[in-house]
Amino acid sequence: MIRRLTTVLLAASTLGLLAGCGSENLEDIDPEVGVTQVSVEDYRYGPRVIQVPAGTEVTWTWEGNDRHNVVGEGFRSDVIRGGTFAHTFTEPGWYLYLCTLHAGMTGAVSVVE
Ligand SMILES: [Cu+2]
Repeated sequence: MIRRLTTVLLAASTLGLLAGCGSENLEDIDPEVGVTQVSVEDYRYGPRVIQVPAGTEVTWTWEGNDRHNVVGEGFRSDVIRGGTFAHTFTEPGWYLYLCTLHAGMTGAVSVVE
């Protein structure tokens, strides 16, 4: 219970910082439409911003040498060095996410009807 609460608070605070960063708004970046595969590289996600229909499963594939994770509202991967992580987005909206190990390593999924 405590661990879960801590996780939620951490995600909320990191995403709050992300949303509050005035110099960089991921929602202003043109998304790659229909892309469901995102690479996790050293130290970026590619493509960084994608747009998918509701109900789509998005898969992140680790391709770098360092350890990374994918943490957003309602989804959180382990910190890993290789492998994949998948999440199905059922509700329309913007889902910002980040790697908790590396500042500035951020991405977003725009889910549309
Ligand atoms: Cu990272």
